[in-house]
Amino acid sequence: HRRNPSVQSYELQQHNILEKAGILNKTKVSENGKKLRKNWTQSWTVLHGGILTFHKDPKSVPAGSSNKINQIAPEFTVELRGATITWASRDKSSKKNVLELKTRTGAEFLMQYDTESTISDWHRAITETIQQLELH
Ligand code: I3S
Repeated sequence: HRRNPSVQSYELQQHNILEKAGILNKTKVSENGKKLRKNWTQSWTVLHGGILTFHKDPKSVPAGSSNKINQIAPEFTVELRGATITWASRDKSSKKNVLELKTRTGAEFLMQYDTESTISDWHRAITETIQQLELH
């Protein structure tokens, strides 16, 4: 039997619009100027139309949940217009390869992945998207 390999990640570029998705570790760290307790979880992360969406880890959804759609429900949606993305300084996390995303409205997220090329691709894609949004 041959099974379709599951999609690990993808990246597309059409008319300067970047679309990308893949698995990342993420946590929200602040909201409305208030520091939050970290809660690192894995997310299927989608960049599309200038919006970054972190989906819930299907493993965190109770088994037997009747609606399959719920299993990939968005957890956080981040408008990238006016956002900034930088490599997180050492004091932000003990993990390696951590990106810090700050939204225009002041929410802060950390995004992390052990494979450097994976996280570097996200850094580039998000940086390019933010720059594109500044032009329009
Ligand atoms: O920046 P912090 O508060 O040291 O972050 C760590 C904690 O959130 C820890 O959980 P507790 O809230 O139970 O202490 C997490 O397990 C760690 O992963 C957090 O730090 P890193 O360095 O992994 O981002």
